Amino acid sequence: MTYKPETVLITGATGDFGKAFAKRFAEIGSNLILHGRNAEKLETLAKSLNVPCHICAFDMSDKVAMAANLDALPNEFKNIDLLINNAGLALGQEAAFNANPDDWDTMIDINTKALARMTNLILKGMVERKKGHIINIGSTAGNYPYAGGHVYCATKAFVKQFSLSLRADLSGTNVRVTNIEPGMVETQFSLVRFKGDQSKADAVYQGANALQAEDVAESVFWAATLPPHFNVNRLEIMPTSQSFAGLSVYRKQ
Ligand code: 8X3
Repeated sequence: MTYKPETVLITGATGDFGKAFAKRFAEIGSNLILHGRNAEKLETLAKSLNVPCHICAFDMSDKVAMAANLDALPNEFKNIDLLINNAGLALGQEAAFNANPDDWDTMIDINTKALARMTNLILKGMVERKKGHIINIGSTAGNYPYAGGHVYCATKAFVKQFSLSLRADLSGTNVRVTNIEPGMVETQFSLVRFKGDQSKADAVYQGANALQAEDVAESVFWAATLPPHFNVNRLEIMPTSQSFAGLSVYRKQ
């Protein structure tokens, strides 16, 4: 480790990824701003970490609450030098023509619009201080389409291209941007996607020896603690068991 982020803001901190990130950065004594929707869960997480924590409970799609919470940060948490844009979700895996358009709206709102707005609000201070790092949690879904992925895949492609474009704007500012692109990770992700259907969620990970949230945390931690002259643009990670199936061809019966 050659760089220690002093103040880390983690969105979606009470999810499996978020908790693993919080734990990893607490191990090196970073101050943590923990975002989530549920204040009680945030309090429990904060109490389990041996570092100064500030909690922010708001819905990512509520832009007024987002701005108000960031405005109200205590002085000792204001100079954020690492933002981990982790809040995000997949909803449903039906074919596009059977999908629920409200699920599409939610994925677009949280995975893209809220992520972009949060980035915008934090970036100015980083540029002024000439110090900072935005780490976006993308996905292999942003690189490879799959059946039923439609809007989820598209939101993660947005996150990838947004990350790369930010790099262009941030030229000369010393601010880093990284898109971490995990494949299959065994978390609550599938339970959320399948709206509480545990057997469908379990089937996703069955026998796959999937990555764990701690593996993703290690990748985020690596990118975030590299010396300031070293920017990881994109980092795609998968379980060894996951690979590529090629293009499909529909043939006339
Ligand atoms: C999660 C990876 O393949 O389930 O972002 O879409 S995948």
